[in-house]
Amino acid sequence: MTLINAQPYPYSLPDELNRLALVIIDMQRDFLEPGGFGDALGNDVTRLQAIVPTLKSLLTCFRENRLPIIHTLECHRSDLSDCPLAKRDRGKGTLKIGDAGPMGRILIAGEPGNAIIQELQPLPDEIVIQKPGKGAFYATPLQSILQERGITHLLVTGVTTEVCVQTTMREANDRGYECLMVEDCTESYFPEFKQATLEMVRAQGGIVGWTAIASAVMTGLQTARIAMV
Ligand code: C5J
Repeated sequence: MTLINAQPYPYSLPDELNRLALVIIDMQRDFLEPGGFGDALGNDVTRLQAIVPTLKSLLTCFRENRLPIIHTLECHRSDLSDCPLAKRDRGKGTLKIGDAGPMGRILIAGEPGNAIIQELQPLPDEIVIQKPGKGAFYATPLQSILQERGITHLLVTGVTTEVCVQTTMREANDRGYECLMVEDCTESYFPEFKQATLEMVRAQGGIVGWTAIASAVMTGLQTARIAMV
């Protein structure tokens, strides 16, 4: 069994490595670029861009090892039939979900702003989940996809740490997945919220799961690969 150096204690990789998936939450232009939803809510979106090189390295490592990769996008249908009024009205930003902005309609599937950023564009064989909620399991086929593929372990990354990333990790934890949040592959508009989330996840003996840095994850994957040869 290969262990990743993690908190609050080492994380065991599954014996069959393809039971481990990389989940990349909402690395979409709406949250990372000026003119999107994050910007409309008054956030400094440049903060989120710092994780892109490290996340790209982890993504490349998964691609080289032919391991499962899942991207998510927070988005709604163009008629907003999957967007509760309570969600649309929240935030009091300059633009609401569905309004026309500089990158097209805010958080609407298929609009330019809803695309995953250029550096992390999914390859054709990678799974892309469109999700109307903060959590990636709510109103999506994610659980059945994981079950079909026998995936039991998730590395959770993306933005924002305390909203969609944490919600997804909690949903996954309740469904029995062994989850690790990759510390330097997730970011928040609020550094103190990111720190608090990491601490909440790994508190009480890992009540929601584990956290580790990307280099520790990649070292663990390399060790597991060597052990299998
Ligand atoms: C937010 C997200 N923050 N992806 N979405 O509204 O975290």
